[in-house]
Amino acid sequence: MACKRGALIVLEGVDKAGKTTQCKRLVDALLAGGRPAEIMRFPDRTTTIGKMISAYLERKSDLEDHAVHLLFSANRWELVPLMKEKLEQGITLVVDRYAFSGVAFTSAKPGFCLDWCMKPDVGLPKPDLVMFLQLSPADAALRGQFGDERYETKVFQKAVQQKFEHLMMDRSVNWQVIDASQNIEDVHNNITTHSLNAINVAQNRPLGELWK
Ligand code: FDM
Repeated sequence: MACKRGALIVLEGVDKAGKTTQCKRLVDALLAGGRPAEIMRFPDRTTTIGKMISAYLERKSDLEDHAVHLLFSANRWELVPLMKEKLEQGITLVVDRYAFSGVAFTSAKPGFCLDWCMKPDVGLPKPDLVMFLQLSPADAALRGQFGDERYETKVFQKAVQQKFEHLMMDRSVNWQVIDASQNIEDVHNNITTHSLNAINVAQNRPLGELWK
């Protein structure tokens, strides 16, 4: 019998919500429980496209807003063959940001609509579970200053949060909102429970296509 596929699990959320920490904790917990799992993050800054994105985020280069949106999407598409290969091998992928960040961040800029922003990512591998780490701006502020990269301002992050809320109304995606104001351990346990469920369900179902 062919091996059961891994699940595609995405963590999204505004800055300071703890996505990166929780992705690592989740992969460690899955591995400790004997479930193959790997971490991925978008943007993946290691590829040629990723390096262009990284320079843009670090303000070392300027790119037109539509063009950079398409680069973020291309950065996901270039990794799709690898993602599919790993999922087919039974490896669960825990992904730090995905197309939802892509849409939320660009559509928070003036002159962009959600619909245009979603188009380039239509058909990407569909996550079996997307967890949104919810954190109020006040709680985020308590976790320290924003960094110096592009988008790391209070005003912009608030606009991004509103766009995420819009995206979360889409019932075709398995969204789970996680209260990220709890302590790291409680957030981790909550995330692990949802993930184990998703892994069980995913193994008997084909991988879907996002927004199709
Ligand atoms: N970002 C991330 C986008 O604008 N579009 C995307 O498609 C993705 C995946 O890039 F500000 C933004 C979100 C964030 C930045 O930061 C990446 P991290 O710290 O590497 O997650």
